[in-house]
Amino acid sequence: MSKYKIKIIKGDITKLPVDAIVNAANTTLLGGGGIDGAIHHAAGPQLLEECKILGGCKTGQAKITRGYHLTAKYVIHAVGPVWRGGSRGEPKLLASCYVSSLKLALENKVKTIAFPAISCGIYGYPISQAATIAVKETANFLELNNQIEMVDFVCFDDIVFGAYQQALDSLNHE
Ligand code: AR6
Repeated sequence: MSKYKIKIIKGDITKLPVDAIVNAANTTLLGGGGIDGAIHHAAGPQLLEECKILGGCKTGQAKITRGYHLTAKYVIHAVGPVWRGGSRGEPKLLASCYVSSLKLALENKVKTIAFPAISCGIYGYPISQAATIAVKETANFLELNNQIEMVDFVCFDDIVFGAYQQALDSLNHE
């Protein structure tokens, strides 16, 4: 059992019955491959129409849209950093993705939210370092705000799943 309202699960984020899912987007917010492509595909073309009027998004920040054909009411589009070795501000930018997304969730009365492993695919962030940041930033945020009832970290494969389990275990034993 975790002391935090955090669950690590395996699966497809587009299928989750949560209030909001987070997208690992790019600065254009106009779609892409990986999870971004999967979310746009599942939400339908109206999602792209709404994204077009947002004017992009800076790395480390997030913007919210409706979820259209998804079960989730909202999509929070967060732009993670591209990994360039770790000395280009990547940890701060990744942490900021989680905090910005959770702030948008609060503003929109979201109670349940699911995150993917932002930057851990095409953007190449080392997975265990990213998992530690994701879990720590989220746990800190949940300690200060109790509106959010559950955060799911959705892992697509066993390596990511194992890294998140380890990160959460370490936090539970701190
Ligand atoms: N559900 C859950 N996780 C998934 C799914 C899914 N349906 N599909 C992929 N993943 P990535 P990034 C995992 O590459 O590294 C796009 O082109 C995947 O296994 O989607 O932040 C954007 O437009 C990995 O662990 O995102 C950007 O240009 C994690 O989600 C760029 O990729 C993130 O992988 C963003 O790259």
